[in-house]
Amino acid sequence: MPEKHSIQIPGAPASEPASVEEPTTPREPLPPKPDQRGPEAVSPTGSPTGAPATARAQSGQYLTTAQGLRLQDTDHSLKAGPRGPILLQDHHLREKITHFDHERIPERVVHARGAGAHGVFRSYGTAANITRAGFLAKDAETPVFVRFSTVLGSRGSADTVRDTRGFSTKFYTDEGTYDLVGNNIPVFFVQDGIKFPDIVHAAKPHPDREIPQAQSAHDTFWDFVSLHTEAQAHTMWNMSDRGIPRSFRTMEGFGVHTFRFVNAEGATTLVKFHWKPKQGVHSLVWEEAQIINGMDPDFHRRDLADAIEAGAYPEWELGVQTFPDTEDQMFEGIDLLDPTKFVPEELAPVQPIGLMTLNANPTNYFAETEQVAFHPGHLVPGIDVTNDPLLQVRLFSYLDTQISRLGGPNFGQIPINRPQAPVNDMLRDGMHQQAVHAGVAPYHPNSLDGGCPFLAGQDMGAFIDVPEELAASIKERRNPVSFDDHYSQVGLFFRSLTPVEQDHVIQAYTFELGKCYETSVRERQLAALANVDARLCAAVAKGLGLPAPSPSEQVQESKPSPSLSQVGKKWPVAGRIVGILADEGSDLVAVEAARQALDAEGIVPLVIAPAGGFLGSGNDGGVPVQRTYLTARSTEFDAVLVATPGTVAPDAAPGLDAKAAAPGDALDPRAVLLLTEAFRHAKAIATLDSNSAALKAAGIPADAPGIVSGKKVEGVIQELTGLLSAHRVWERFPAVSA
Ligand code: HDD
Repeated sequence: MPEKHSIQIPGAPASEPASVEEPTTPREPLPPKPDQRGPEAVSPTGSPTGAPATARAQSGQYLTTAQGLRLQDTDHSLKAGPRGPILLQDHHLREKITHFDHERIPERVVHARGAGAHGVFRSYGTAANITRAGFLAKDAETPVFVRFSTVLGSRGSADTVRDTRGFSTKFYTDEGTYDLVGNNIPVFFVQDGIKFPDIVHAAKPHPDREIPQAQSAHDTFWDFVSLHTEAQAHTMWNMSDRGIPRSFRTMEGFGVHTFRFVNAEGATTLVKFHWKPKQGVHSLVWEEAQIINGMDPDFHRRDLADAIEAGAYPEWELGVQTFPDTEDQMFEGIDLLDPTKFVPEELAPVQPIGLMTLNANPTNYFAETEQVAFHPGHLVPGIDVTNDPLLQVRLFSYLDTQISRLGGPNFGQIPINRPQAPVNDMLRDGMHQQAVHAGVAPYHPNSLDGGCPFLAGQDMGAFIDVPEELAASIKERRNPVSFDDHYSQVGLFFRSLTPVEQDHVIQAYTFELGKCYETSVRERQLAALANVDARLCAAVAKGLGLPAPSPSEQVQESKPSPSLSQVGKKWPVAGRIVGILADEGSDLVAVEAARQALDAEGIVPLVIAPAGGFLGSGNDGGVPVQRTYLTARSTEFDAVLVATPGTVAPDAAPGLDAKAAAPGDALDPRAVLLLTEAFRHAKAIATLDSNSAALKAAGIPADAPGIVSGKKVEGVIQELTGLLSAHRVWERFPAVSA
């Protein structure tokens, strides 16, 4: 027993001396989880102290301070007696609280909300004749880390807002790290990086009330884009279904700018990068997106992590459009240096050059997804930049932002940012330096360190800037004249979509402008739309109750590019989710057969029942229930199989007086909501009962498009799978009366 201490207050009645509590009894430590591992090497140049690779975090079984001192108590601060003040001496308390106080780093000024994953890139070698990049050689395999993001929202904002998505890939190549920092939209808001702060200030919440969060549906955004009309191209893509992807897994990615490939002979080719998802390009519908924002703000993040954990690894093919590196850098009348323009795939097909598979979730969100630092200037030999004025400014901005976001110039030493190629730089010291550099001569040339490190030549893998002849020109603040066309490709995009997709665009503009308070802003955006497409402008104007203005510029009719549409193609169904509505009255043998048939297709079946647990024989033998009426919402499912006979026992739905809410034999109202939403969002619905009471209760006509029914499970699942491969039952969407 430790000795008892007491302090007698003068004049106070003598009392039993207060006892100092026993220190917390150390508990037997739990063994570390198998995936609990520390970061690897301490320094990019190896650990000079010879400490083991896991020396920095989570090694050993005991709780320690940051200095490795084992702790006996982390539950009580050190006090002058149990009721006394806390002592400044408590070094453990101060270390713990100080660290906690600084646990958050500034969030990214844009793309603050993101989700990451590890993977591997396997090169086909098809680009080896036009680039000497080692990771694009035949059969080269390169580890990658990808971060997907929204642009506008804060770190805690919802996933399914209408916004552009970031698609950044870090290739840890043998020749240094290469970053492809792209978006899911191939054009950008502005042509010159000097305008980036303007568009971001306009799109972020209003400075007075700090609303709205993660939305472009507000006055300052539409004020700016209607005044600065080069932004019309990007906003059109945002208003299309591309602005609300179904999943990160079903997004295309684009490098946006034109880059320059350089081959072993020094010959150059201009290229645009494309990521093509093997899963297809799919989107949500707007109502779904809005419901999900409330029901599951982490929808995209969860979807990515779940898919990877389930082994349904998302895959993208990397492809390039190639263009001759001509003096004018134009292709079919399109200025390749203008980042608000894209090149239709019908004019320059995307040629596949490799496959990326995301196969591991991050171990720690902060250490990896948050601290990862991308930079379009992280290049490798064989890939160089062009004079696109947006890209040129990015080359400055990303390095600069990481310095304040990650607390100094040594962010490259953070494990997720560490190159997997040997590093021997002459950068020294600075905040958060983790390497112990040896030598006395971090300068070049030197003799005192034997001239080390040496300079490499091209034959030793050095990066050589492409020598580019610059036309004698005047120093001025001006864009080329070819950047002046702000409308023709916007109309081209709209007219390339199918009618149902065009309706979505009309609805999106009408929604967004309908949220603006200022009529002058709406009118100005309508004036911009008049230059894009008369029908689009008239439909949006009608929805807003405003007159449709006449165009101020001649509307350019250009050949549509069908490849821009997401409708009409068939895609693999693996990884899609089918909800099975079932209860104790269901034919559970059929339900089990359906589960197995879906599983065989790689589809994830989730049984939705009035209550959790199992349907059928007790707790271990029945059909497992994954969602209940309380936890399920239609938005989680790509299709629904109705296996309930259409009634629900009144006591089977906890939290709801089902009898009161659904008088008679009607289906539980939450199941009705699920079915009506699935129907309205044009999802395939199947039933094992051609006279389904459940469908009737939901008011769904059995002969509507995309309703499958039959007695044979196999046939029903086959038909359902066929519908699923088209993503939605497109013909079910009602045309918007414009
Ligand atoms: Fe940017 C982040 C994509 C133009 C300045 N950008 C950022 C991210 C993506 C993009 C995906 C998130 C990276 C991550 O996950 O960590 N940005 C783009 C694309 C652009 C673009 C595709 C045009 C084609 N960006 C752009 C310009 C500027 C910036 C013109 C500045 C002039 N971007 C930044 C930034 C960010 C950033 C402020 C914020 C956090 C970060 O860099 O690391 O530097």
